[in-house]
Amino acid sequence: MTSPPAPGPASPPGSLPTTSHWGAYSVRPGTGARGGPGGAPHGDLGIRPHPADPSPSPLLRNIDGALRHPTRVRRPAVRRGWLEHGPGPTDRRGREPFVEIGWDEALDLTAAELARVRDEHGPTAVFGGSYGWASAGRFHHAQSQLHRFLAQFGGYTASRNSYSLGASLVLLPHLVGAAGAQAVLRAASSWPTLVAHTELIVAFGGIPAKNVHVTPGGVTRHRTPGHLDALAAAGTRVALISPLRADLPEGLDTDWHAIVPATDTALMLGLAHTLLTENLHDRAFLDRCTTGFDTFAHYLDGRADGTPRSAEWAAAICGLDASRIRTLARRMAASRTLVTVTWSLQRIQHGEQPVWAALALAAMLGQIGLPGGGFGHGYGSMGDVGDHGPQLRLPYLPQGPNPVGEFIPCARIADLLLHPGGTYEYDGETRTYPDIRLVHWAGGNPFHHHQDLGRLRRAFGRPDTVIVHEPHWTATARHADIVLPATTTLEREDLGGGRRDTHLIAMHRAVDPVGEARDDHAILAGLAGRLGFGERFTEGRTPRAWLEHLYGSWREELRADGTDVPEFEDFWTAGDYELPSERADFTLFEDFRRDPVRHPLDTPSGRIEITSGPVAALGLADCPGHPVWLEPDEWTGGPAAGRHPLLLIANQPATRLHSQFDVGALSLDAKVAGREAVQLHPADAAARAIRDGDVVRIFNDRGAVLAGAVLTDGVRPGVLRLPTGAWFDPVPQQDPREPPLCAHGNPNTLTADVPTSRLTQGCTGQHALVEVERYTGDPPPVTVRRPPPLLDGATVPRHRHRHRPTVHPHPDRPETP
Ligand SMILES: Nc1nc2c(c(=O)[nH]1)N[C@H]1C(S)=C(S)[C@@H](COP(=O)(O)OP(=O)(O)OC[C@H]3O[C@@H](n4cnc5c(=O)[nH]c(N)nc54)[C@H](O)[C@@H]3O)O[C@H]1N2
Ligand SMILES: Nc1nc2c(c(=O)[nH]1)N[C@H]1C(S)=C(S)[C@@H](COP(=O)(O)OP(=O)(O)OC[C@H]3O[C@@H](n4cnc5c(=O)[nH]c(N)nc54)[C@H](O)[C@@H]3O)O[C@H]1N2
Ligand SMILES: [Mo]
Repeated sequence: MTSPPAPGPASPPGSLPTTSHWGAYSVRPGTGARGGPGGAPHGDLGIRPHPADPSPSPLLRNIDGALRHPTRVRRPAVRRGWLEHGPGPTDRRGREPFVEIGWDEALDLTAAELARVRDEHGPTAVFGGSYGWASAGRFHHAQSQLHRFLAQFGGYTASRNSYSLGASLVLLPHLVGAAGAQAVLRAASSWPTLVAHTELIVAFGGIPAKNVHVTPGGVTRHRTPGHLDALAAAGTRVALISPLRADLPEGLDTDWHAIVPATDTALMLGLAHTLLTENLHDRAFLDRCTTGFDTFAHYLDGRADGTPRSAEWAAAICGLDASRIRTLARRMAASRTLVTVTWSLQRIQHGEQPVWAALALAAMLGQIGLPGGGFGHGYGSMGDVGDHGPQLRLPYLPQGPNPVGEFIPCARIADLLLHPGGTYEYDGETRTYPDIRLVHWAGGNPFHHHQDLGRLRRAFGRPDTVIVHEPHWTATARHADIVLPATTTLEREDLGGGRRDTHLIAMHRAVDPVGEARDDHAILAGLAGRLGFGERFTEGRTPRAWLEHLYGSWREELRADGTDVPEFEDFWTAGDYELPSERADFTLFEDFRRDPVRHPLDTPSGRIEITSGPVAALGLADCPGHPVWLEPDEWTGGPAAGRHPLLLIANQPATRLHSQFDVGALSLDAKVAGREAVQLHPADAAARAIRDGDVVRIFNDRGAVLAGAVLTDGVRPGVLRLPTGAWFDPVPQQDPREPPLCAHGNPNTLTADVPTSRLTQGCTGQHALVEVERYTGDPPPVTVRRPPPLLDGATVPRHRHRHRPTVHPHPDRPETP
């Protein structure tokens, strides 16, 4: 057995270790009480990054002020109309006060309603997809807890894939096989290999440094910033293809190609056309390792339909110079070149095309499977893409099988609720939406992540009941019937670590639960007890006993492989355990390239499918059998031709993770005029008499938002950048069908709820067509940084809920915290 690494000082004396999606850190145990309204810039938690972290995340600044912010949900709360009139479809969700009640009554009501829906409509009528990131921690992972609970309850309609990678997760297996897709998503080459070998990176969407602080589950050593420095030191050249200059850190040898958003596929086709017509493509590689190149080539050179996709053709669409396109193509052929595409590029309508076209382009260069060359997807999208750290299975909570087989692709949530019995296509199947009567969400914020929030509000009006577990009064909590206050990581114990983390972190409990908040596990144990399966859900373990159990079985597995992991007690006292580092290399495409017959891909041809027979056979106009340029449906001959001539980019925020801790100090400091900041080009601002710092109204037919203007020539003219994550704050309206006005600047008020394509049904939130104007007059205030109106439970009459489900007589209730 290899000997265990010495336990490191995970936290300074007097402080306790924990971790987050944006890094491990330590806190001084205490109350964290000084983080008051508005988020104190320096709270009293004494937050310090893990000593092994070379590049801690600025997002750590959000924690202090948010922990005890007034928007924490302090007691269970029920929408007044639901309490008075009982369950049923309504347009009152998100528009009524809440009534605070005790835990016993809240759990009784919730369990009875779950049982009613299951008994009257079957478990399929319960939507438990519960998409979302929640918090770090392997045991208290909210979605895992909820799925385990609902599986034992009788099942639930689930959701599949992610908002992150909706198109790619379905498309890539068709092109490179299932294992190939995994290899692509892990990385073409590790960062050190790029530093050593790559001469030119053609970065579609850039390598946005703001994103690499985040890795789901945690990251103890942020190494990507160091890798980016190393690329700069090595003199690696980068062609930044993005409407935003900030998508590549300063210091790298950069050519900025400020492309018209959503036109990357046209540029890729133009580059491919140059390679083809100048005979710079690698015919031998294409013959050996790909299938369907000739069909694609006929589309490129115009033999297919009379339109050559030349550099001039591409230039007219993507707003770049034809001669620069040709020069770039020649440089790509003459260098060790990585073609990489951020995940954002597939988060738009027809998002399959830039991924497929980039793969085809890389195949034409013939460098797939060579160190530092080929096709990358997601460098700069997530902290662990390109990481060469250990890849060990981490401890996890078993969820058990879901007895209901029904699911939706996750971004079809509003369609699901609005169109029971409606049909849709997905990966070659025609599927039917079930009739959902109850929505149960824990650990996600659909009023953050979904598109067209006015439509989502209508969709949330359809079910009988919406149950949400939340630490904060997010817009989703405000659109629920029953809100159950959940703890955050600092209020409970857990085991933490990300997919390619270097450490497993002992997440100690540092503060008491805020208000009456309970762990999701305790909430669900309380419900399970009332529904007669409490013992099965908890297996008789306390949370600490679960941690010991999960750690123990994980330790046994590692020991069986020859790694001597410390005992739980020693790990817990040390505060972390440094995982044995095995340098995993990315060999799937290397092996394939060396011998595609002995190491075929798991595709019909065994090779890379530049044209896919199965995809072509589906006959989908929005995703044909090879990469094509397709204009977004909303465009009428380019983005600027219609009534909403500006293209809004709704990308990930630099100042928080999604909507999490929007009331934290870093997030609040970046607001302008108290609202989310929108970046726009000085020329677009001048044409509309907008000055820096003005409140502006950004609008289209779906809705409007108020934001604070920031003028910068770091965005392409015609482009606005409004990141996601400002808590949705709809101004009250007479008519609930009117398009919403968000006073705070949530871009999903403006985005369209359309799928990537009928093949993949992914999220398309990254772009929206809009117009902007200076807001004159008194702007409505931001109200979402206060809790909603809360009434005292003693003053509100209760509806007599008539359903009497069969529940066991002595529920095993959890202890009141
Ligand atoms: N317009 C547009 N929209 C997008 C995107 C885009 O590019 N543009 N990107 C999309 C992407 S990639 C993603 S991944 C999604 C992200 O969407 P989400 O993952 O839904 O966003 P989060 O804000 O992380 O939501 C997590 C919620 O869980 C809560 N939470 C935290 N810890 C706990 C806990 O222990 N228990 C419970 N019960 N709750 C907890 C938090 O308070 C928060 O409200 O957004 C998508 N939406
Ligand atoms: N700080 C922070 N980091 C995060 C997250 C967060 O919320 N905050 N979220 C995490 C999650 S869940 C995910 S899935 C990843 C997402 O990773 P991505 O989806 O890659 O991230 P985004 O920031 O949405 O987009 C990256 C860049 O693409 C550029 N872009 C947008 N549209 C176009 C286009 O049409 N053409 C070109 N060439 N470029 C375009 C934008 O300028 C944008 O900055 O980020 C992760 N990292
Ligand atoms: Mo994501």
